Amino acid sequence: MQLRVLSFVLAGGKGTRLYPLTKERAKPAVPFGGQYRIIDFVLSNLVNSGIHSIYVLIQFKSQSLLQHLRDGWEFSGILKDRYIIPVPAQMRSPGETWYRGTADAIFQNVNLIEQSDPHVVAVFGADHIYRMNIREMIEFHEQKRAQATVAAIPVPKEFASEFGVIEVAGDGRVIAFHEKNPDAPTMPGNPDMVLASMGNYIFSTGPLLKFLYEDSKMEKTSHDFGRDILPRWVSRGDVFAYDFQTNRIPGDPIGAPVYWRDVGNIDAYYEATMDLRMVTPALNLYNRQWPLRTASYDDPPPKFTFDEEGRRGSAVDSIVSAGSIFSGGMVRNSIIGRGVRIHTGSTVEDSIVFDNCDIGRRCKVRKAILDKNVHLAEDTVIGYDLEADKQKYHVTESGIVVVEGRRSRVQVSSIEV
Ligand code: ADQ
Repeated sequence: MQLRVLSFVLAGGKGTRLYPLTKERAKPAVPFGGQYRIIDFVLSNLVNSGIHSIYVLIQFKSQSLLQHLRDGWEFSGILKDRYIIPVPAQMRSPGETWYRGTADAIFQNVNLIEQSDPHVVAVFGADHIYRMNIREMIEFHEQKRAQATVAAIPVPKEFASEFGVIEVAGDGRVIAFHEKNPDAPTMPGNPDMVLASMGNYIFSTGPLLKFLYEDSKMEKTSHDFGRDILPRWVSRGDVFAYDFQTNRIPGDPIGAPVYWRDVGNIDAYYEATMDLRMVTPALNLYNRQWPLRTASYDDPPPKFTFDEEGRRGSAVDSIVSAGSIFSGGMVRNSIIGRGVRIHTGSTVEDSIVFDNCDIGRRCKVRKAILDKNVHLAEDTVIGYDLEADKQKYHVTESGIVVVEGRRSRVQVSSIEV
């Protein structure tokens, strides 16, 4: 059966807990894994699943996100069903506000659903690091004849207050939805875990429109899928939970475990990034049948050279992106972005270095995140004396030092006068 699918990617989150990485950019635009941005994961999942009709709903600090979408993702041309279009808030709600909750973000664009008349609408967050074959979730939705399907994964019960927690019957039908409730019930037979919503939904169009219009007229609502719409829908319609652990990516080894991380704060972001360094990474970026797509630039390959005293520039247990040059500097256990310079006598360990950073001679950097365009003067030391670091940088409780970036220089046209 041919199913028409329209998708919305919710890319408007502020990502407050990722500060200062979200000081100048929305969370979906935060770099990840050297050359990617967080939003690349959901967009790759959609495109690799054959879903090419995508509206990206943007809101706060969207410039960096827009630029990334333009550089890597905007496709247009003769095929009318292939588009990735950023959509700012339409101010269609009464009171002409920005998007209030996630449901309001869709409601303000309800015309896009009505004019394309899809069978199902996929609403996906843009905040997570994961690979998912969305086609399988849609197949599940159809098999169950569901009106709404919520992707779900077990998480330790301490995190119940950060997620929507789902209670299901044996056949996967959702019987209750508890949004961010620390006392939400644990999974049957597993008192340590709750079944969390991943914030990814498949909706049948008719019932979705009915619930959206109804919600738009209500007074006591925060216009949010997790808080308002799903709890109501569960008691009046057919809502199912899709078990993400059954999801299979074409080309992955049989039995490969699924991977999903909510990089809600700097520590979680750091750990998910570091997962990439492992010999057999839990997050497999090397499956050619499921490429992680991103913007491509004309950077030359990375280069490693000896310095004048014969010390070699090197990197081990690390990922190094294009355009970087290591001249006599040593990098270990780190993820290096594009166009980074590591000068002679420097060491960088257990760190994440964003694009265009320049690490001067004899610097020592440990367990740090250097945001874009950071230039470290010669002999700078970071990550060895956290009390000293706290005077200048942002330091997390677990001791990760985050150095704020500098704005990129923007080229403007020059004219002869
Ligand atoms: P939260 O993580 O709190 O809970 P929320 O802040 O609602 O998620 O953001 C969901 C997605 O929408 C994110 O991708 C965010 O960037 C985006 N977003 C938020 N507000 C937006 C707006 N007004 N306009 C456009 N985009 C917006 C949700 C669910 C939980 C679930 C978790 C999983 O409510 O039930 O468990 O996601 O992380």
